[in-house]
Amino acid sequence: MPRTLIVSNRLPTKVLRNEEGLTFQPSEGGLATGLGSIYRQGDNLWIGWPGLFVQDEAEENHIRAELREDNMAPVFLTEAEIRDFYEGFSNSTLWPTFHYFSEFAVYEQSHWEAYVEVNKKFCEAVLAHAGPEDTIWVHDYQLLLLPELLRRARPEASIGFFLHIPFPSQELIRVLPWRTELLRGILGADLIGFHTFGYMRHFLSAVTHLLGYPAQNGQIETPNRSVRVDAFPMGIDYERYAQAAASPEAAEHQAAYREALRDTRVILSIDRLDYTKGIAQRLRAFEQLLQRYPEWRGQVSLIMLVVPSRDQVAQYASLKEEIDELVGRINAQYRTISWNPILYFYRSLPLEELAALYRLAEVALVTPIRDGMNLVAKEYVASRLDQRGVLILSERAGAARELSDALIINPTDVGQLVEAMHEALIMPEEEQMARMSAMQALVKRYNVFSWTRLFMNQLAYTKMKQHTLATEKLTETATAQLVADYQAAQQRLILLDYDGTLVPFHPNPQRAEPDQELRMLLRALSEMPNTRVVIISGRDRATLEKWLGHLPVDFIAEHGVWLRTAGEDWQLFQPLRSDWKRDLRPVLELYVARTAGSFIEEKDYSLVWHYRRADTDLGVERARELLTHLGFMTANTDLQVLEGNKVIEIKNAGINKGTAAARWIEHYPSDFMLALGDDRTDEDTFRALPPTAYSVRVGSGARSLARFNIGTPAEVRQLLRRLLA
Ligand code: GDG
Repeated sequence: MPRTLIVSNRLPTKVLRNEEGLTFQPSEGGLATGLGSIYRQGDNLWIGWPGLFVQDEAEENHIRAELREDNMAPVFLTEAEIRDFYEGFSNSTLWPTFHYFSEFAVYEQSHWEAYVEVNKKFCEAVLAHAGPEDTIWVHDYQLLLLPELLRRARPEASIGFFLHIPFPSQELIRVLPWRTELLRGILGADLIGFHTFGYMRHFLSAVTHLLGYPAQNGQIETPNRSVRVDAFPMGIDYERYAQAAASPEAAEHQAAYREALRDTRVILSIDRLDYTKGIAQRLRAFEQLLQRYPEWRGQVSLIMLVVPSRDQVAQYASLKEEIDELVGRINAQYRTISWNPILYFYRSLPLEELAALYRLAEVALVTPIRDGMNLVAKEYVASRLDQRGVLILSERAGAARELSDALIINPTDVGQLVEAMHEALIMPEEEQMARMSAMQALVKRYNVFSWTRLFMNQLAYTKMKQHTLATEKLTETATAQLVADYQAAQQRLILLDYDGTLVPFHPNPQRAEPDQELRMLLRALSEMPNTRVVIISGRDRATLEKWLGHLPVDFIAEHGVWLRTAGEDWQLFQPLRSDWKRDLRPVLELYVARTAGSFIEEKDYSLVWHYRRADTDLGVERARELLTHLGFMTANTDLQVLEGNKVIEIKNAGINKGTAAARWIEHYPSDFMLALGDDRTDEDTFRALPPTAYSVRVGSGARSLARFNIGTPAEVRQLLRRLLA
């Protein structure tokens, strides 16, 4: 039975060594809870580092055996590996870069080498357990190379990848010396998940700009596979937090805190120690609140919990000093005998105490400079049993995309933060409840279990889709069968696309005229007995006629608008209008003016914008813009906008190569059918064919409805020559 393997840097259990021996401490983290529903089932497994440097083989075996009981398998890392791979490349290169703190990023070749080695080590550990058809879900920035390493070893496996931190603009990725290796590493997955649509967009743009792979609607076409990219905002275990808040223990703690604080109102802040969390800015804002609104002095305290983290990395140590200093200074300045402005804790607390703090706080201040998602914001929402309380949330936390009922602020705008705190403290209860209940409904619904389910379902669907759209290479055996079927047939129909299929692309489309060899080949083919050859192209009829009109072949021109059987006149597929061109031509002209090298092609019933000769990046960018622009302009009309190979075409809806091809299929019943084409418009032809027909997609794009795949126009000609023999 296929299994599911979860892989992350850390296991959901931490192994500790003390005088009595080893202890196994389960982690409370949200990820562990969410994925518990997967890895604990049946033979499934979670693979990762158990958080301890082992001393000898006996200890390794002991740990391995204990963890096996709980469906976990350890990857043992050495101190040097943790230093260079984890504290080094992961936390001193990737973490700052991905959070837009490039100035903190270290570029150290030896760290990179350790990163590669450890990713390989994880790969071996996974391969020791993974069968060829297993599903493997890899997590986070420490393992960016793992999907590709796994793919090489297990080409058929379903591999998912989820990034828990932001994916930054490609400008930042560009700076990394190892950028292409990292992107290729991630692309080994079938499905790549991010918290937000914004991160996903950044990733797609990095891939198209730095690797040159085309991407559309969240689908990337690599030279040999297609990869799906999507946004899956991670949630929390809502009930767990709601229940913790409702527990007698939490109520007791809260009562004790309340007694100590008397009637001081509480603003709460909880983070791991990290420069991305905006802790210092938050302290300065609180100080300004006390300056600008003296009425809050003695009335409001900031409870600030900072969980120790990564203190081996230099920036974290200096951030700790900065926070200590700020807290000291503000407290010294404003403290009274009976009131402390800031209650600062540098440690981690058990869940019940955390829940008590969430219950206690009237305001939660979640103001990271950058944060992939931020679960604290959601946990606060889940803990507000009476639906009172105000969440102040940074616009640069992934959570802000969902929690739009929070007071959304720019974390570097201290003035705005001060106003938000003041507004939160005076917000009427009805408004608090309206906002909080809306957020609760959302956090409850999109919890960590639905997150897991959505990701796994999408992964399964992606894999299924890949199978249905996978084209088989037209091998020698398949070619021999095709030729044999052709020869045995009574009646044959051959549908041939022109550009990219019979001839390679030319930077100037008017220069792609047929050569002598092609003309002879088409003549010979169309003169074979009982054989109908149809040129099925997006080109205008005048060009086709000029280039190939003397041959006894049929034509479908302008993607199905004009039809001609050999020796007869051109006919319209159906009566059409072209007055819309008057409105849309100026739009295309605008894009020509803004995109050097692009130009317009006008056909009887369509307009085409070509950008093959424009700068690649600019062309892709403008094409996207133009698509949106045209989307608006053609909404509720009977026009359609098509994307081809470096072209955007506007034409009448309901007519395509497929609808036209269907006429030939109907009028000329054949027991051998062959269609060849290279782009999306040819997919309509493939769709129109019966399953027994031979459909062949030309080019390296892996996704097609065609049964077979062939490399280049030269190979197409070779195939056609075989039919003549
Ligand atoms: C990364 C991304 C993304 C904190 N103090 C205590 C404690 N916590 C718990 C919180 C929360 C978790 O730690 C922190 O999660 P965040 O999401 O806020 O941040 P990161 O650790 O940086 O996580 C982040 C996340 O991955 C998930 O994808 O949201 O953006 O950076 O659950 O409750 N828990 C206990 N005591 C504490 O003192 N028990």
